Order: sequence, then structure tokens, then C-alpha cells
Amino acid sequence: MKVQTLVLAVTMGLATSLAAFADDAHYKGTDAKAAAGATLTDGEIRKIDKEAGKLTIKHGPIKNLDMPAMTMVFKVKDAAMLDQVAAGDKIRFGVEKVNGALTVQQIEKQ
Ligand SMILES: [Cu+2]
Repeated sequence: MKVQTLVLAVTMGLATSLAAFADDAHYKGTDAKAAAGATLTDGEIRKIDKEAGKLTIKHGPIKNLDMPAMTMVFKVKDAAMLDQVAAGDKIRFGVEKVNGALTVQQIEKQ
């Protein structure tokens, strides 16, 4: 009887933890979306592709996307942003997932 009670308590505890985790994850997602414009990541421009409207950026960890540091290609929100930067520029940038594509929303030169 005691063992059964313990198992029940552990099971309920686990369920509670999972529920709390799910709530937290959901909250983080919502929060990240709301704050994405203000969340800037350090990066360095590697390549500019004006025809495709894309930038290759060596970036630090992107908190709002839960992404580690790497070099990768991003779309940009506005093609005019490509004229504001040159390969080798150190930047801070904001990126968001728009229709499944990681899209740079803003760029600040450092
Ligand atoms: Cu990346």
C-alpha cells in the first residue's frame, strides 16, 4: 500500500513537472515572438546575394530561435537592407521565422 502511494506520488509529480515544462515552453514561444524585434544577435556579414535577397551571416547564438552559433543564409525582410551592409561588416541583427523562412528583420552596424 505504501509502495503504491509512493508510485502514485511520483507519477503525479512527473505529470506536474511535464505540464509545467509545457507551459513554460509555450510561454517562452509567445514571449520570443513578441520580443523578437528587440532581440538582437551579434553577427558578421559573409556574403550578400542581392538577386536572391539573401545574406550569409556568421552569427552568435540566436536566443529567440534557440539556435547555436553558426554561419548560415538568411532571407531579408526588405531588399534595401542588402545595400546597407558589406561583406566583413560586424552587425547586430534581429531575425524571425516568417512563413517558415528565417528572415532578418533589422540590421544595426556595430
Ligand atoms: Cu543559424
